Amino acid sequence: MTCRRGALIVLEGVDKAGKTTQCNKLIQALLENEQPAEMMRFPERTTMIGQLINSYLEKKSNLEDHTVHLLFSANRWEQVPLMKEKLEQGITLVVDRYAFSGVAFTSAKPGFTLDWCKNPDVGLPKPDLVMFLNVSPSEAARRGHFGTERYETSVFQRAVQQGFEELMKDSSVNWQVIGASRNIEDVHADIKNHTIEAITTAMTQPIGHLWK
Ligand code: Z5A
Repeated sequence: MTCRRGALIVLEGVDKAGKTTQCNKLIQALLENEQPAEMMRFPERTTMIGQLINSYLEKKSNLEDHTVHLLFSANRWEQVPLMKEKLEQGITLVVDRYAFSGVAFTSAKPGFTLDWCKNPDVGLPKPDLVMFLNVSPSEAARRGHFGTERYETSVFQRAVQQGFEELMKDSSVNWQVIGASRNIEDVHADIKNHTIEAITTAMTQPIGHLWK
């Protein structure tokens, strides 16, 4: 490594929590502070695997539940060489959903344990910070109706929330819960402060391995 590495920052949360809005604002703020930063999102729908996932989410095709879980994981692993390269170049990555969404969504389906769901993602680059955007169901409802993609129902989203709550009990991951029912600027200010702290800490540490 020739320079201090960038930090891996992840934003998680249920539908309409404001993840994409906040990822964009965070990138803009970091760049204005002359901090190299780039955004990534999962699923990354542009790859061959991502196209299979996209077709499944848009209900244009059906995939067996274990199979689609493994595809979501493979879609992360295929980005790992690029992620490591960027981090080692000193670029901070701001990531819209990661392995935690993978586990929370699949474990909301009948017959799936948290442990089984975590396994394929064990060893991924470990985020230096995971911010869970916590929004009340009433506030999420005010932000608009559910879309037409798979999983966009309130019953399923409640089960997903429970999955996230289980994952947040794991103290090996640096979780921060962000009150995301507030206005966009207040949420952003919190996210920015936590991120600056994480960037400073990550600089002198090697990239970790998730759930290892
Ligand atoms: N999935 C999976 O099953 N397994 C996996 O491994 C992974 C994902 C990685 C696609 O994800 C689906 O894949 C997702 C999980 C599953 N299924 N669901 N549900 P996606 O990331 O592509 O989903 P999305 O539909 O693009 O994102 P989202 O969750 O619906 O939205 P968001 O990014 O959290 O919110 P937003 O787009 O920033 O904001 C939503 C609206 O609220 C928008 O009009 C904003 O202007 C408004 N907003 C945002 N913040 C505020 C505040 N603070 N106040 C008022 N209004 C606000």
